[in-house]
Amino acid sequence: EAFLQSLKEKSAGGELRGDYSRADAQYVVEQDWDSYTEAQHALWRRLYQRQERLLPGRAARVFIDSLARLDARERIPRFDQISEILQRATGWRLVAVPGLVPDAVFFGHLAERRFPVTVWLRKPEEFDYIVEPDLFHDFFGHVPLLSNPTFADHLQAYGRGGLKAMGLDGLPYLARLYWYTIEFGLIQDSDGLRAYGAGILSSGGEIVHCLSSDKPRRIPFELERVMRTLYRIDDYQDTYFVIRSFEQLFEDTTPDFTPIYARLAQLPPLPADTLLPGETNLPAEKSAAHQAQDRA
Ligand code: HBI
Ligand code: FE
Repeated sequence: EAFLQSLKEKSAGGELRGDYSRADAQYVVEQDWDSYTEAQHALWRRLYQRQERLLPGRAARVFIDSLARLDARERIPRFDQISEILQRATGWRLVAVPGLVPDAVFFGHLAERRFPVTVWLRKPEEFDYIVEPDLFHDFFGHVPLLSNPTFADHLQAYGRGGLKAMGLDGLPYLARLYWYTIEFGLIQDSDGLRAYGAGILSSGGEIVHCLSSDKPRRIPFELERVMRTLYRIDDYQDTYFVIRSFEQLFEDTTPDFTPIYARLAQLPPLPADTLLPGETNLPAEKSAAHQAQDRA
């Protein structure tokens, strides 16, 4: 309650982007779709269509197919309409939030198949980079995969795990798991190396960098290794973790994390650019089409 009050004061003082004055205990607000201006719809279209052009051959196919079904290309989507589509596919709904909400609230929403989507859109000058998640990051990056049953099951399990982690001092480990999968995860499937993380898929630069640059490490996903690894929030990732399928992600994160937290608490965290002896560093994906497009 005190946290909400402090946020309301900060938002009243203009320190925060979101209007927390109207948020309820779950930090849910109205989307107020009519308040978006034509300029904002035009910015949305520019962001969407720039990103859409970069997806073929880089984003996981299931992401591309799911995004198309949401029909959100021409105007900022209405959350209640999108919720109807998701509800039928996987039982997920969107909730409008003023911005980042406390971990406990965030996990609480995921645990009940509600995905928090920020209501405000970045400014034109923030076209290429924005520090905190905005409507475009949350919607374009996170929402499409909510219609994939296995991914949807994983995200709900993640939310439930988060609520349990609160009492076990497990939050830092879960935040790293979230960061290296939901936000910046790669998948190696029959199509090749592809991106499925929202932070990558909503970024103009990182979607190219994460697959074709020789700088970052690309390490096969292993739960405890991911939970040990620090991450950076202000630059491209030094390391990406690669799953073989969403089924693997779901299965690998099903065990009870309690003993894992106990083990990890005894180990030092690993710097983001670590490659341990014997670890596989998967090769970059330098398909000709990409190189041609990158040069274009
Ligand atoms: N709040 N609205 C919002 N969106 C997020 O992605 C989010 C959050 N609060 C906390 C959070 N993510 C991270 O700490 C997760 O690791 C829990
Ligand atoms: Fe995100």
